[in-house]
Amino acid sequence: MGINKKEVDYSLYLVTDSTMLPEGTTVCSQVEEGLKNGVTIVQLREKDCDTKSFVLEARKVQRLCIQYNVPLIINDRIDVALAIQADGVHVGQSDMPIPLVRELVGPDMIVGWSVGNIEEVEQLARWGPNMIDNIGIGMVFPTKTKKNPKKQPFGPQGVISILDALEENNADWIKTVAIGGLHPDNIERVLYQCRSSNNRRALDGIAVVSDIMAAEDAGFAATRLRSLLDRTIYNFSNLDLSTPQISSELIKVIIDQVSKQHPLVQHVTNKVHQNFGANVTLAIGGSPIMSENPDEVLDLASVSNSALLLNTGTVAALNDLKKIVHVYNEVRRPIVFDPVGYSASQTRLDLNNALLSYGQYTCIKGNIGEILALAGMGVSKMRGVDSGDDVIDEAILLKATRRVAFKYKTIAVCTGITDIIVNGTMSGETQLGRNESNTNPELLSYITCTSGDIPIMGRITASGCSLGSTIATLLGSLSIGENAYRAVVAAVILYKTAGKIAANNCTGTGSFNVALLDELYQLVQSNNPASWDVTLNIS
Ligand code: TPS
Repeated sequence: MGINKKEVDYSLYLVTDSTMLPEGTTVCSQVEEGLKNGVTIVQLREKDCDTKSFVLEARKVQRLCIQYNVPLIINDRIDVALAIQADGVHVGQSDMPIPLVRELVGPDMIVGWSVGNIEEVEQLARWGPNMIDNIGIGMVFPTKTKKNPKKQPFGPQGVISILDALEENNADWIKTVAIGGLHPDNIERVLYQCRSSNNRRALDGIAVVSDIMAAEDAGFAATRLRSLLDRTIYNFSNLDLSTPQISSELIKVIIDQVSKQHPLVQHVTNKVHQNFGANVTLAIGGSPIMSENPDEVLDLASVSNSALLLNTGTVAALNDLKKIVHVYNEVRRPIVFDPVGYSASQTRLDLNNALLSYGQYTCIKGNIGEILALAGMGVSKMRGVDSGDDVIDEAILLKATRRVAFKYKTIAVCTGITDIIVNGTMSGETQLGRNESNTNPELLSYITCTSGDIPIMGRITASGCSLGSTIATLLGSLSIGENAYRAVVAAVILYKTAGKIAANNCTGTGSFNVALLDELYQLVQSNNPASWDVTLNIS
């Protein structure tokens, strides 16, 4: 045992399993391929193995780990760990109680624990720094590796709640890895999203079983994971995600771009919105397509100026929606997510949460009720899918919008008399470990946009949803490297201005509908944002 446990690199934690090895490989050959290609810590985990074989296998793996100067952890079998003098042990919730484990292994061995809820974090904090060194947080996603999982997958948001509990309980000595269903298509997102709400703690690494152990080419699998871990930016929409200056000249450039690019805006949206959303998109120069068919999504998303509006107002089949989201994330084009009636029913809540845990969204737009609920600050059950007319203090709304923006690492838009926009993407940056000096998300800069109350907006259907169409159209017009935040702000201002003028020019809700389309069309045609009558407050 030559490892200093305070200096262990947890970034790529390989957990073994001999039941999934491809033909022609062994635990040792897969581990060695991993070690050669970036694995930084190994856990030997054999659930059905007699003691003698376990010890023999452990000795073989240990030789490899020593050769690569990487710690070896033994799962569950404290006796085996002690017998071969491994660097540490890992125990689950139904294995030997932790105080006994520590008593047996002494102060210098690494002790890891599987953790899946806040009570377990509170417990490890009560034990203090001399008990547990690291935790495996999971399961993040469904996995076939654990035969009878006692825990439900809880997605990146579940991981965040564990990281928050570590911060709240001052357990700053604990190192963390996420585990469960982690593969190259979701690891970047997990690393990016999973930071404590105070932004001080990111994951220290990821743990995988099948991605390496079941790989035909374990060396390639490890290299691929390593390269994802070494990236410091998650370019999920290939756009610039910073928060730059806003000016009417720059908004003019974005609007011009829509007319030039005619972005293809795929709408997965509710039935009520389909017609009006298509008309709004056309009025401002976009090219709408209303499709929920996952079979054609790759063709649609792959055109150069594509964007997706995902509006969950009509509850559709989750698997189809997941596939659509996955494709847009894979081709790195923007998605605007509108979680209509986020928590109006259990079904909606489950569907929206499943989608939020499954994808990475460039913009999340909601009304006051939706944003408060997404921030965990709302009433537990919303009344319906309308925007509601409760008057809520702007400071609370700003707090909620900032929370949503940071929680989902997105550009959050909270609509109301005053629209609030906060960019929580942190410019796509990912990091590992704990850092006290990170930006405080409660101080994220914001823009508010108002033009006075337009009550008639709430008297026609699909007006809120069509702001989603407008944002998606402007985002869709962007090419690689162009700024997303500016496009979202431009869309909000454009839509608000059109609403205000249309409200002044109409005689009732019927003509308002028409006037809104006319004004959107006119404003884009004349493209003179300097003359738009909205008040922006930039902080
Ligand atoms: C560090 N555990 C939770 S999910 C899972 C396992 C083995 C299977 C993941 O497989 N944390 C650590 N070590 C452990 N053994 C556990 C948790 C327990 P796959 O990556 O194939 O989805």
